[in-house]
Order: sequence, then structure tokens, then C-alpha cells
Amino acid sequence: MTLQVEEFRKDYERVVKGMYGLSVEEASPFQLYNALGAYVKSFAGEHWSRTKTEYEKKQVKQLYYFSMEFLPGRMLKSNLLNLGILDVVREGIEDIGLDFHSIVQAEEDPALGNGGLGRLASCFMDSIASLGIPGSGSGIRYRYGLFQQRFIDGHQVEVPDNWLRNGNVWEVRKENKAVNVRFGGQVYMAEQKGRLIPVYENTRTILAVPYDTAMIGYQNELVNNLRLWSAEIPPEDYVHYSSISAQQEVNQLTEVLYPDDSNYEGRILRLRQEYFLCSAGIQSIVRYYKKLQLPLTMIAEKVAIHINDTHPALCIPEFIRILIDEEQLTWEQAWESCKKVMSYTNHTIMQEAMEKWPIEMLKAEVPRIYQIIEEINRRHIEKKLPLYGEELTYQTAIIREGVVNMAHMAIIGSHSVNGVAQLHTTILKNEVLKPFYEMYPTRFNNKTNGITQRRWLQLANEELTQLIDEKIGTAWKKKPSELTILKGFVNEDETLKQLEDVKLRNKKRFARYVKEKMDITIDPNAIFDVQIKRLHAYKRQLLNALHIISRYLEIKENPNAAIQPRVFIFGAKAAPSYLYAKQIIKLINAIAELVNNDPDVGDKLKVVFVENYGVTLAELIIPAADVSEQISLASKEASGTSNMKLMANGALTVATLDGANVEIRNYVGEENIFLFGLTSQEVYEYYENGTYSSRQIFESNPRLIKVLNTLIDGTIPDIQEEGRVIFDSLVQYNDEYFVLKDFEEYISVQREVDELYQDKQAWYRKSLWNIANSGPFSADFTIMRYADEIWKIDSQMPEIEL
Ligand code: 26Q
Repeated sequence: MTLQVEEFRKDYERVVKGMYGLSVEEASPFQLYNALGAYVKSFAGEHWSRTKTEYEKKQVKQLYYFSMEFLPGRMLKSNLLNLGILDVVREGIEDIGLDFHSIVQAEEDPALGNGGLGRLASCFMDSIASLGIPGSGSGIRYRYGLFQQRFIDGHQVEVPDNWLRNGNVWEVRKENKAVNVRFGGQVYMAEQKGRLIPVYENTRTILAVPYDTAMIGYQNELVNNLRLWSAEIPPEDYVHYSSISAQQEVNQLTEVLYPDDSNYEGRILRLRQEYFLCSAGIQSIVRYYKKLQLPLTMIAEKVAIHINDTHPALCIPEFIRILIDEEQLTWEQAWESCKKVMSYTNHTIMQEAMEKWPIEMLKAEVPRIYQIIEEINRRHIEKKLPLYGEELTYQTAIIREGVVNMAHMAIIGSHSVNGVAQLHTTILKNEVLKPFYEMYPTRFNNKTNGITQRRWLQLANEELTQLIDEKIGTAWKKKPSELTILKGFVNEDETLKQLEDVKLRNKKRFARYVKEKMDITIDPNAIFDVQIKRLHAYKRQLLNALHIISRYLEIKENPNAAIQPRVFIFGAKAAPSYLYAKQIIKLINAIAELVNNDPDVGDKLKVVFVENYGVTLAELIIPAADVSEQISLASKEASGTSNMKLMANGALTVATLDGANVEIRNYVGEENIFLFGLTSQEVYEYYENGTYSSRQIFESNPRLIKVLNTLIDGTIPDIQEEGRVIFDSLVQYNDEYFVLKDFEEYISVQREVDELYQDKQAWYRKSLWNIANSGPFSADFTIMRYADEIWKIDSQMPEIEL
């Protein structure tokens, strides 16, 4: 079915009138957006219901991707693209005389995630639908997303993200699919008809209401579902909810996303959120499966459940609970099914990010679940003790030292554990999860992360997309491996020049944004150097900042020296409770204040820290980037995904050999990436022999002395406290993330960057080479491997070939 521009215009004008009683000329951008959203939703509705019916009729095996976070970004353009009507709709809108861009911008960007993990979940939803894999997402409909970030005097200030203020045109409330979730109280086992069944007392019941959003496949007429759960007071249970405090407890449950990434705090509300998602999601799966009229012991043939980090790991005991308490399976039956159904992705090796819940909390909040965890643990120990002895078995216990180790439960209760990049998986096997690897060697596997080129190339960088189309045709859009054909153009001067032009236009677009929002003038001919990711010490935004200070000092010492102009661009939110990260934000903003206003510096050096970095800003920044900063301490970044997005948009990577930077290096070759710094092995050696002395490095490096002194000598304005804390962390407290160790090599590799940029042809040759090698990082490949090797689910599109 092809949509005609004329037909669209008529339909759209009718929708606007129907919804608002206004003509398109009278409607506001938001109203125009909302009406277009409603139109798109009804356009996709046919496929949505057909897909669902087909899955049910064919009884296909389905995947359920559980995640506490989804970061989909604005959905209007990506839905139009995937439906194959983006061009027609845009033309129709512009024919009417409306501004398509302002309609697109009227959409809120749902920030229901923190960063990499949440965005990965959304890239995966796009790939799953686009590959025709029957699968849905399961998450929470937070009333407030990740806070919006403001800078006041260079300090981060958090503002609530009221993203639902004007409603959400994409969601469909499914009240008839609501389920009850039980919390608290006491539980004891009683005999009934020869079976032990749990009897509950004083529990509170909360209603979980699903809101469904269409996940539209790329031009394949397939529409999957993202189901987000919202907590409500059960209408029939008003007796228990007469008090304000009881009502508040319910409203709080799905009120707000926890803003801490990679630094877990054991808050009771977070535990409730996790159980809420798991219980609602599993109940809904079992209810669907029962409709198929198949024996429950065969559920693993129709259902795969994936848990995105340990956050939804309570799926495991909840699944067992439902099968034994409510469906009367034996423990052994339930346990065997559970392991077959469940699979788990680990996203971190950072100890402080590992979820460990105090026993007392679990007992109080989810007493029956705690009993089941105890039983899983007891059986695990009983079985493994004779095989592996005390030490190893004890190391793998789920319950230990008063806490439940969620990663241990996730591994023991599933059939697959995967890391998110080669190096990360190797470290999991050999270091972090070593005892488990000895016990379950075949469970461990790698699935290097990926990104969806649909959003990160086709939508975010239309000009580059057009250039690629001109050179190699359009097949790469369905077959990302075809991007390698671009390798044939690296010696074509004309192509390199065209690539340069595209980059320049994207840089100008970003420069306009910076001028308008921040009133900073940046020169599009400068190198745009980009570091965009959550602010965390291990990601070492501080190393980047020290490099900027070093350049600043060089300019001040020698104001007339010729130097390659550079704009340093940062986007990063810090967890509200992460003081050190906030101090680094303040430092970078203070450096920006100093540098951007120094007449000696001019265009040679500018620093831009964009406020409120998120998916929408990423779409603006990434196409404009020349340099991609991937400078985490080796071994600490599980994968990274901005590295892949930036590469696909032609940025050259400055990197440590960490996370997926290793795979990027392997594809592009050493000559097409700027590597520096310690290797993960060297980092581990330092840990083992304990010989790292940051003070020694500091004292023996005159440049470092000069640079670090600016933190405490008043050179940088208004950072008395922050400067001292940061200085001490580096010199006094032995520099936890080896910033000083890697500093000198970083400076020298950055000099190579400047040199290469003098030769535009050489630069864009490498840039094009990077684009040409970005195909393997398509999330489509990643998802194919998950589907084949872990979920054992077939695509509904048998002809598909990537
Ligand atoms: C846990 C408990 C309580 C509150 C919050 C959390 C929590 C929330 C989010 C812990 C961690 C996260 C997010 C982690 C994350 O984004 N990790 C990133 O995942 C990416 C996708 O695999 C990787 O590319 C990054 O390397 C990794 O840091």
C-alpha cells in the first residue's frame, strides 16, 4: 500500500480538525504533532493487530525483553521511516505550508533510562521488530523520566522531567490486561489437598496497568509491542487504601526512574519497582501462554525471557513462584523450565554497581520470593558442594553475608550469561565471575553491543545517508554489511570532498544550536571533539579536561604560535548523589568560562558543555563530530555504544583499548584509530602488585605539575572547593582511574590528531574508512546472534540476510 501525498494531506487535515476543531493553519506545533502521531498510530494499527494475531495463530516462540530502562528517543520520525512514509508525509506537510521540523520538535523525548543500558534496550527493540523476530519489551512507565539537567553557575541542577504533561500519543492503556502485584505482609505454608500452598496475611495489593506502544519494524509490515507497567490503586480494594499514606505508597511506586547508573544504592523503593516489573510481566506472559492451551511444562518452547542486567532478576523467583504456587508444578519442573526460559546480560564489572539486596529488605517486601530464593540457594549449595568443594561453592552462593547477590541468582537461574564486548566477556570469565565460569563454562558467551543505523545514521544524518546512497545504492539500509562497499571510494578525491562538505554542514547546524542556546560562537572549521556519555570517574572526562587545560596553557605561553583550532564538546549528566561527578561538571564549566572568554585564545580553543544531554541532543551532536573520545580506564567500560554511533557518522576515535573499542580497532586497523593508554592487563597487574604511585608521576612530569596546579592556584575561576577535591583525588589519593598515568600518551596522541587534520584528504580517507567499517556494529547483527544462540527464536522473514 503506497501512500500518496494528496491522500495524506486530506487525511491529516481531517485528523487535525477532528481532534482539535482547528484548521492546520490554526493548530499549534504540539497539536500538529499530536495529530500526526495519532495518524501514524492508526496507520500502523492494522499491522500491529495483524502481527499479534499471526503470532498467536502460529504459536511462535516469543521473546520478552525485561528492562528497568528504555530510552527510545522521539518516535515520530522513526515510526514514519519504518512505515516507509517519511518522505510522503514530509512533502505533504510542507505542501500545506507547515514546518515539518517544528512539528518533530514538539515531541517529548521520553527519558525512561539513564544511558547506555536503556538506549541499548531501545536499539534492540527496533532491531527485533525490523528483523521480524516475535518479541516484546517489558518495562516501567515512569511518571517522571531521568531529571532534566540545568547549569546554574556551572553547577548541575536537577529539574523533574514531567514528560507526560501533555499526554503520550503513542501509548495505549490496556486496563483489561491489568494484574495484581502483592507486597509485604507475612506468608506461611499450609497443607491443602496434600500440597503445600502459601497463605498470605496483611499483604498490600497494587494494580499493575500496562500501557502498550507499537514497535514498528523497518518496512516489513511487522509491529511488535513495548509494554510499560504503571502502578495504580486496585479499584475494588478501597478499604485498604483509605489512608493518604497508603495511596501515596502506590503513586510513588512508578513515579520516577532512579537516576543512578553504575552506582547502585539499595533503596527499598527501587526494590519494589523491580519486583513490580517482574511480577506484572511474568503474570502477563503466563496468562498469554495459557491461552495457547499447551502444557505448562513446555513453556520454554514458546517463551524466552531476557533480563537486562540484574535489575529484573526477580523474574527468576517470580517465575518459579507462579509455576509452583499458582500452577501446581513441582519444584523440579519449574526450575528446569526457568533455566531454559531465562537468559541474562551483564553490563558492568564495577563492584559498586553490583546489585546486592539485604535479606531483611527482601523478607519484608516480598516474603514469598525470599523463601524461593533461599530454596534456590539451598539446592545450589547442596548440589555443587560435593562437586566443587567449599571454597568455590561458597563464592557462588546467592545468599552471603546478609545480602542476596542478584548476579549470582541471575547466572544460576538462567542458561546464558553474556557480556557486551569481547574484552568485557573475557574479564567476566577470568576475573569477575571466574568461579561461575569454572562451574558453568558453556553458559558464558559474548554478544558485542550494536546500534540501529536507522536512527543513528538514516534519521540523524540524512545528508550522509544521501551521500552513501549515491555511492553504493540503498541496499545497505536492509543489509548493513554492504557499507563495506564504501571502502572502494577511499581513494576518490571527489567522494572525500563530498564527505567533508556533509560534515561541515552538520557542524554548522550544531554551531547554530550552540549560538542560539548558549551564545557561544564556534568555528565550524575547527575540530569538533566530542565526549558524550554519563559522567563517571572511570570514563575519565577529567583526562579530557586536563588535556584542555594543557592546551590553554600552551596558548597562553605562546599566543602567536600556529595551532589547530579545536572545540571540545561535552554532554553528560551526573547522578544527583554523585558528588565527585558533579564537581567535574563544575570544573569543565569553569574551564569553559575561562577559555571561551580569553581574548588570547579566540577561536583556537572553545569548550561547550551542552545542558541536558540525551537522545535528542545526541542526534544533533554525533553527525557533527570529528573526534570521538572513548577514553575510559581500560577494563572499566563494558562496551560503550556512543563509540559505534560516532564511528558510523565518520568521527575518528581517540581510545583506550576498552570495551568495544577493541572491536572497532580490529575492524578499522591500528592506522585508522588513535590508541593510547594502559591495557586492561596492565591495569590488572597494577592491582596485583600495588605499585601505582600517582604522586611519583605527578612530581616527575613538569607539564602535569603546571596543569594540575591550575586546579588550586586560582587560574580557573570559582572552583576553590572542586579544584582542591579533584587535585587531591589525583595526587593525594593515588588516582583511582590512572588518569595521570595515561596523561602523557593522551597528549601525544592528540597532537597526532591535530597533525592529521592538516591534511583534509588523509583525514576524510580515515573518516570514510570508519563509516565503511561500521556495518558490523549494527544491532541487527547483535540481535540475530541473540535470537540464534540464546533465545532460539526464528525470524518471521525467512529471506532475511544481513
Ligand atoms: C541499579 C540499582 C539501583 C539503581 C540503579 C541501578 C542501575 C541503573 C542503571 C545500575 C546501572 C545502570 C546502567 C548501566 C549502564 O548503562 N551500563 C552501560 O551499558 C551499556 C550497554 O551495554 C554499555 O555499553 C556501557 O559500557 C555500560 O556502562
